[in-house]
Amino acid sequence: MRMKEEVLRALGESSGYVSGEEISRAVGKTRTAVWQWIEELRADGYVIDAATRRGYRLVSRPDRIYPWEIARHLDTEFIGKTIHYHEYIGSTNDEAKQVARNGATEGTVIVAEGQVKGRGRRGRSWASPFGAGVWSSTILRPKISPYDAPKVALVSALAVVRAIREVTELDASIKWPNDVLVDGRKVSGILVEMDAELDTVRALVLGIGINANVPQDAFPEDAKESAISLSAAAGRTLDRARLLGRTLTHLEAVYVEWMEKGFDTLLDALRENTATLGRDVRVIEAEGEWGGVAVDLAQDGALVVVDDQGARRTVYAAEVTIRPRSES
Ligand code: BTX
Repeated sequence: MRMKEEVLRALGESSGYVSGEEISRAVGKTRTAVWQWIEELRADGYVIDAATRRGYRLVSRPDRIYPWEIARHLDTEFIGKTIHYHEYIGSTNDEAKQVARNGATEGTVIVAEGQVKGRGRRGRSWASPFGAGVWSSTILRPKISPYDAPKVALVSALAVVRAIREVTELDASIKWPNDVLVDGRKVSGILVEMDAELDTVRALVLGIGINANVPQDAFPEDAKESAISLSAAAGRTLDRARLLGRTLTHLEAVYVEWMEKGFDTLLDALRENTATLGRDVRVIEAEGEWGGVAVDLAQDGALVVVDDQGARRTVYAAEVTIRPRSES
């Protein structure tokens, strides 16, 4: 992997031809070895032109989220330093749980081009067509109590919002507690799962799905109205490796801020970016459904809702749908 990366870097740094000799000097291997690596890169989908006496030229990169492509956009200390890449997988969260149980270090990321059993919350499924989105899971090992684990979804949603704004300039916002919206429609979903004992978290698996370039007709029937892709909203195809690299970079920044300075320091940013606040909502809980206005985030990230009878209620875990604004 490292050699491939180095050959690619030597090629990518120049927009013109680079001689085999220059590459071989840069990577410290023979020209025959370089030629073999060029062939490997071609098999991965890189278009590399070769001309006698001039050398090689990188013409185009494939639309793949190879670890070394993500790494070009990473600015982190530990998240994404190890990335496991899969073409097809059942669910990156299931794989991450397994990898975490086998002792993977904090910050290990699993990515897949496509998931055949992508999961949402409460047994729902998540459409994850091949090559169209960012389907990833990150292993975290925070020193928190299991009670605090739901905060991870909110903190991650903030990272996704920031990455989307950076990469697309679209106005993304958090739908409490685990989705990200663009134009009022779901562009990203977050699924946090944990491996915990009563009082300690052994590992958290943070699944992030982002609809980067998913065609509208690839969404399931029940999500056709509610889902959207960044490509549809921005009017252009997105570089998925960049989107993921920037998401992981923002993720590490907010996570470190939380761990070092406390959750409180993120509250204002969370409030500013939460689309649910100030809106009429329906809260769907196991005990029943009720309506109200979402007015604030509590100190611990819970949603504060003033119900239709005027009572202030704190919501920790529920489905919360935003009611459409009235036309008047
Ligand atoms: P959720 O339960 O809030 O959302 C699931 C619901 O969203 C579905 O019932 C469907 O109506 C709708 N939906 C399905 N697919 C999509 C889609 N691609 N875009 C928008 N809406 C959709 C949200 O669950 C959490 C999803 C996490 C997904 C990531 S991907 C990487 C990781 N691996 C994995 O298996 N799950 C996570």
